[in-house]
Amino acid sequence: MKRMLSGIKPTGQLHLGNYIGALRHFVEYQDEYEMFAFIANLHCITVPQDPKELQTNLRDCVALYLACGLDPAKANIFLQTDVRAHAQLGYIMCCHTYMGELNRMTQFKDKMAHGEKNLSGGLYTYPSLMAADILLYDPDYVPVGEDQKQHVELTRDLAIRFNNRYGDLFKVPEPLVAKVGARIMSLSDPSKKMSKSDETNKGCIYLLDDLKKARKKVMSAVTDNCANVHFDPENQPGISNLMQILSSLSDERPMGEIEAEFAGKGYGEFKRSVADAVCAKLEEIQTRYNEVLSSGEIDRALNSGAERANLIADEKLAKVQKALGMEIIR
Ligand code: ATP
Ligand code: LTN
Repeated sequence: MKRMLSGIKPTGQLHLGNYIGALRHFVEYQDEYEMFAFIANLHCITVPQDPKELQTNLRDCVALYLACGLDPAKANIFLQTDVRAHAQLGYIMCCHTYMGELNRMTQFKDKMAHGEKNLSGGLYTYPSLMAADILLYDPDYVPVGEDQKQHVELTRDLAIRFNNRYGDLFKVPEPLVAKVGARIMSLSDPSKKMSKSDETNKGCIYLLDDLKKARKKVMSAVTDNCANVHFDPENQPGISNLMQILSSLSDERPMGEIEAEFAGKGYGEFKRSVADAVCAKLEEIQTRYNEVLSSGEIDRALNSGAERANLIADEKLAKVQKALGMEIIR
């Protein structure tokens, strides 16, 4: 069975962009692949966190994995720090990543360009840790949103570098970026991606948002003056974003079909349909989330996920350390 691995960094609450760009694909693929879905809590602390809030977000993230349909009987769900090999291989990866490569990573560059102060060394080297997260498990594919593709490409370069230098150690993984929904944009500013760090809180729909609030965010989404439901991300970014949301939540309905349904109708009617689809999905997720929280499923899933992950990761780490000559053979 081919393998797939991905992680989410719950530095805040999970949102619709995370669901559409990543989480729904984990669920979709869990029958076909051996899936590893982890909570990237080492990545979380690359930016300052309130410990209490972080703890809540971590638990919520696992609950949402389950609520969105990940099944621990099929997928290995685990917490990154429950598998210590991540930090260990992360350090080894870091020692093999050139500063020039890290300087080119757009996520870090964007933060620098915004003039953010006191950025941490961990944030700078985080792509090396991400490479370790992936390479420990030899996955065939890594399903991610558009913003993470560059990091998976660096991971491929590192895998090839290790294989050339030390012999065949790692499978070279492929990023899997969906055609629709890989970059859901903010509802209040469709030139930016929907993000947990949305200051206005109007552009981001959280999976645990109250349904009325979520509906209001969709209804007040920024659009344009064209009065035409037409897929054209360049000239009609707001409408095209809403179309991507609707399509993703309705079995990837073709854009042409959505355009035909709303031809000659106003944006109000179109937005109502998008809001209906969003609220129906949120309601389904939230109902299951409430069940999961009180069921003990979270701890059981994390324990069995970590057990399987440790087995594979320890073996890989030992192989790498040996290939690098770091072990004293006893
Ligand atoms: P954020 O900017 O919200 O902090 P992130 O990309 O930095 O998000 P994660 O929450 O770890 O960090 O992202 C988890 C997954 O969700 C990744 O695969 C990422 O590519 C995807 N993702 C995040 N935001 C979006 C979005 N707006 N549209 C589509 N996919 C997204
Ligand atoms: N960097 C990712 C989260 C992440 C990840 C990974 C995704 C950490 N390790 C390994 C896929 C595979 C993010 O910030 N979204």
